[in-house]
Amino acid sequence: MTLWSFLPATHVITNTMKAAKRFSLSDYRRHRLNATIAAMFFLIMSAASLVSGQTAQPHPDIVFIIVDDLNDWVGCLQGHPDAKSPNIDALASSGMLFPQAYCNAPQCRPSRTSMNHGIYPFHTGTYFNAKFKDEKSITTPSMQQFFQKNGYRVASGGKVHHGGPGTQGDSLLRRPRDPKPPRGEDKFGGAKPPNDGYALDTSDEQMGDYKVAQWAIEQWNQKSKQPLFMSVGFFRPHRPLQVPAKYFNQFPLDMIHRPLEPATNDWDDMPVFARRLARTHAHKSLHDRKAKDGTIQTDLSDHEYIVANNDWDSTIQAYQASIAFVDRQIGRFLDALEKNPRGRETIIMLVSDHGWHLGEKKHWCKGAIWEQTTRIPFMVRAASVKPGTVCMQPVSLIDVYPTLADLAGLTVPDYLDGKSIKPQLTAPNQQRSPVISSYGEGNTAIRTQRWRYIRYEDGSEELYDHASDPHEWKNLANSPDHLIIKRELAAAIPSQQHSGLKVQSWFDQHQK
Ligand SMILES: [Ca+2]
Repeated sequence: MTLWSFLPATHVITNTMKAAKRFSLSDYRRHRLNATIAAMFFLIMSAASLVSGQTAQPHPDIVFIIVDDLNDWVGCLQGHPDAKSPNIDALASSGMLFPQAYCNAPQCRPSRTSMNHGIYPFHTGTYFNAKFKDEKSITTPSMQQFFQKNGYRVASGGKVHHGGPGTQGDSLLRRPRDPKPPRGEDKFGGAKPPNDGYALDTSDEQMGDYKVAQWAIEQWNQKSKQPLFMSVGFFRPHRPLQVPAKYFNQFPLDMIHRPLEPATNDWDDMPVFARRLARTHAHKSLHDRKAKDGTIQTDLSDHEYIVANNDWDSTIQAYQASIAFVDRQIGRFLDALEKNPRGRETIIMLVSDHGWHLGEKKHWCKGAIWEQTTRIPFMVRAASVKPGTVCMQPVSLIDVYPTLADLAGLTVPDYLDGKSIKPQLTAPNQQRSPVISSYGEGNTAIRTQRWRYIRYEDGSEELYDHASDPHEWKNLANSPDHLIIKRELAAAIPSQQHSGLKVQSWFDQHQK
């Protein structure tokens, strides 16, 4: 048991086991059970589509939901034993879940730019939130422009593109404000450690995400002759991890489960480049901290700061509270879709823009290309999908645009890098290519159903076998037994990558 310090000794082993083998198909039985209820809903929705004359209006309504910084800590992905996400789980149960889904880049701007335009970061040089002078501007239509050009009424609200709903749409909702903690108690700051959780003394109705859901419900209920394309972006669990207190109360501090840690130091077999990447979120500056005895501790990594400050559990609590809160808002919107069918087939897709670490690999937040930074929820409900099904093929956010175009019955544009997942919706075992995630020129991760291979800009490597090592603790990149598989995976790394700022230059600047 000492090997798994994830859980307090009092906790049952089954939860440990559940968290440890989260990728096996057999683990999704519980998820399938929920599907029975979902199937009934599905039948009602399908019947409504048929009654309303789908033949005359073949294009379905499309509802695309993106959640900000949501990792796999949702019930259906079993990324954390305490996850509370009943509404996201119910959506997964009503359609097809893709447990091996990943982002194109582990930061907001590159992730969303590549997703909304369907073009990989290594083709444009849009690798980071910070803009690089030599980025290639994209001239092809975004997903929202594409649907508008194809006769859809487009409603885009909240955070869909980086910072907002984008500029294209018949209705656009910019970011509504959130209440803040009392003056002097707000620890939030982009470059500060992510221990900014705060239980707000406020109601859901005052929160930005409540207003995003409210706007989305109103858009949905608005009648239109045209088919509807909605892109709806929710802000939590993005920092600041501040939501109404009732959501914090669902995760008592003395019951928090930290991520599993290996018996030996995970960093021992990691390249220096990877360790430096792990030290701060998005390779920002290291932190100073005033200790209780008045001394100043300097150059602490995010993880060292949070551990020294005794904030690990409270930050986990705040992240989980933020997920429970946003799940509730998503649920309000999903309820509205159910209550008021519009007379067409409704296709719903839900994703996040990238994963998030809470101490795994002694890393926090995003800005790396490991499993926990890149893995995202990804689920689709459509008339063609059998409720409660699971596809274990790797997919990514590059596939969103071509998939939605394809499911809408439109010709998939040839300028898109991704590939529609429509074939998998009826044949989930149909094989797909490996997924590619980028974090700067020359920092690339290849994920197949079994392996993750990473090569960094300095040539250093990591190789993880998910069949035996779902937490990516044992780096096999230097193992002579794995030379052949490593070579195969390396061949999937794009040889031509658009130029970009070297991550090393950030290390040189911020981690002296
Ligand atoms: Ca390791």
